[in-house]
Amino acid sequence: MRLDWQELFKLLESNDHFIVTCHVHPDGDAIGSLLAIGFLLKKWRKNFQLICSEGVPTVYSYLEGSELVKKERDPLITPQVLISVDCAEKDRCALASEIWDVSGLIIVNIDHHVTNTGFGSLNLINPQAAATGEVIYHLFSKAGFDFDSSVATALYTAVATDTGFFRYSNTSAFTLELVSVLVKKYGIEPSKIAEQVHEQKSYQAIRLLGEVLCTLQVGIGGKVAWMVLDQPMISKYQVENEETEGYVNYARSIEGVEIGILFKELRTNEIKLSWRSSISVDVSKLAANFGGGGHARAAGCTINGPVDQVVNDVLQFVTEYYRAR
Ligand SMILES: [Mn+2]
Repeated sequence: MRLDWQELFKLLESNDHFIVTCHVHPDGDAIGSLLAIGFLLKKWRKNFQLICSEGVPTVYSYLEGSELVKKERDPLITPQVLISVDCAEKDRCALASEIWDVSGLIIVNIDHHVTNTGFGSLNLINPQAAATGEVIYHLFSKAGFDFDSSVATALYTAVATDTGFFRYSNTSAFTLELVSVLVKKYGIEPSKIAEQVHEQKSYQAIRLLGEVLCTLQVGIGGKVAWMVLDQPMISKYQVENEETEGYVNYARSIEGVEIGILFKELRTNEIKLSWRSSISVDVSKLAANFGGGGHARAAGCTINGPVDQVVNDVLQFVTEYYRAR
């Protein structure tokens, strides 16, 4: 896919006030990409604000510049350009919706979700990229923009987290070449970043995992495994949202299982589903049936209703899906 980088650089030349945002419930790719674009704008000596309504999850606070990310934009500054990273649709951008009312706002949409709606005035979307960080790395290379180790750390984090540290099927030769450059040229230490992301869990998060694993069930001919994380468990352990992100992988990692689902009760009658799959199933399509989306191997959606009913309805739907295949 040809990406019109020239257009982006023209926008950088002709505007001064930028606002950058990512998707809600930010992950490593969202935050890493947000910070990388921040560095680009800093290099170009632009005025910019990095906005993520939920702030930076503690697990990514090791990234340099994460303290620059604000939860709300400064209403006194009128941005000319909004750059959205890693966000498939307008409604999932992590900033107050009044932004869309800013007149004349130019929207740059940088992403890799195959489901991206193309909501930008300029869309730089590469669904073949493993992460938005990979799209941005490509942008920097094209521009001959030589960055430093803090940007390299942000990009490495983006790519590593979206590929499950190079275990998922989106890991390509290009992904590995890219991280090889980050290691060779910028001195990134993969073991250090893996430790930051995976080995700083709280005692409470591991205890909670124990309870969630007790809810694990396998059905539909051993092809689907699911777990439930309900409100009583969440309030008992007081674990940060991001710390439960990886739980669903336990369901997916069982031999013979093609789909792993975690049902998480955000509040009464509001259930968030995390879907993970092996190469044979595209879960973004299943999640889309419930108004969600994502990638073929990792997707999400939110369904309203009591948790037991939602579990039943979803399993019913997945049973039908297998029957129709
Ligand atoms: Mn991503």
